[in-house]
Amino acid sequence: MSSSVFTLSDNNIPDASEMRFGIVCAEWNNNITFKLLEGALSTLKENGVQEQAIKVMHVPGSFELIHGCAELARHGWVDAIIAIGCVIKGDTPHFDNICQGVTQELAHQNTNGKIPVIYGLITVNTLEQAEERAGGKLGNKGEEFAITAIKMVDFDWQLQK
Ligand code: RBF
Repeated sequence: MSSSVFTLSDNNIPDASEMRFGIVCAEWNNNITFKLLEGALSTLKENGVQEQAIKVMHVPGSFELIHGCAELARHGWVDAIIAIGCVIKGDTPHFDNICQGVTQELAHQNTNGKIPVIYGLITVNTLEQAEERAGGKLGNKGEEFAITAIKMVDFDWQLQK
């Protein structure tokens, strides 16, 4: 079990003032996903990202993150995309199907696409576990997704130099 709020190093965050981000956020479990979105947005802005350099798009459920991210990447305007969703285990195999499908496809987009797609899918057994990660005792994972996105854009830009 995670014991710290931040599992990422939050120092040495690159300057993000010239970066552009897309966020695709699922509406299912939006009591969780909208908090993750808020965490990601405030962290991007705290690190210098301009309000007009962030494009937020909503999709119905986590499964639609696949199409949403692919199309946003194709659009060509953003340097990285953060995919935000929350899948809570139920009594049917849907949980495994959605988690597997989204994970595989976002991984595929990371290897085949031109820009990083940050995996912001929270997969949990209970609503309580989701709440702990969306501003609760384990922090807000949206902040980590944002820092990861900034670091990955910087990674790409360093290679272009
Ligand atoms: N979407 C989520 O983002 N999180 C969920 O926990 C979730 N659970 C679902 C459970 C069932 C039984 C079904 C049918 C859909 C669920 N979805 C969930 C929605 C899914 O991601 C997608 O929007 C729909 O399957 C339509 O493609």
